[in-house]
Amino acid sequence: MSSPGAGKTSLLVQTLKELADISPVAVIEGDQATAHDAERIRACGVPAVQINTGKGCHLDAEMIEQALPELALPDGGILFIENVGNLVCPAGFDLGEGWKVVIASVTEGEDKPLKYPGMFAACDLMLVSKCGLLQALRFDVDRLEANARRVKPEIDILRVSVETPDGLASWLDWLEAVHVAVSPAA
Ligand SMILES: Nc1nc2c(ncn2[C@@H]2O[C@H](COP(=O)(O)OP(=O)(O)O)[C@@H](O)[C@H]2O)c(=O)[nH]1
Ligand SMILES: [Mg+2]
Repeated sequence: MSSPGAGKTSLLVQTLKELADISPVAVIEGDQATAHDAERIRACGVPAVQINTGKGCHLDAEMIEQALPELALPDGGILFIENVGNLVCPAGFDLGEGWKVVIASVTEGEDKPLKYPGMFAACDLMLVSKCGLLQALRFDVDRLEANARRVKPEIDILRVSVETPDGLASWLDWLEAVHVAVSPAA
């Protein structure tokens, strides 16, 4: 989840390139209109279903239930759900996810966790995205992180960038840790 343009699909594309050889993966994409994001995911060779919500501003569990049979994801696979871009309503709906992740990009302002506390309180992890742009901006990442922790002291926080070769390393480690924790024993 994130505001529009924070980098959800870009992060997914890079993540799937790393994971596709390791684990079965699939994606459900939510947007008000277009299939652009599902097309970006399918271009990586990963199955994706696009849900268009029309005037709706979030996905709900019924939509996920309807999309799942189209994906045929085997046990032990990882399903990513990209919700409609906004920091309000997607936080209020249980989609049956194991973990909720919010992306806050460095172009959005340090105060977003304080302005949209419901989103940050709902999430297990905050990814600070577009960190490759930091040298061109006046943005205080420490303040963003402190604000997220004021809303949810136990939230995990990682800084990422899709521009640098190892910009996703900590996110991939986090994903592996939570996935291994729920995978059936080999
Ligand atoms: N510089 C930079 N741009 C990024 C990064 N991640 C995403 N973008 C750009 O941000 C814009 C929105 O990205 P997108 O993945 O579509 O965001 P979404 O709406 O949250 O899915 C696109 O122009 C991306 O190229 C990043 O790490 N660094
Ligand atoms: Mg997107």
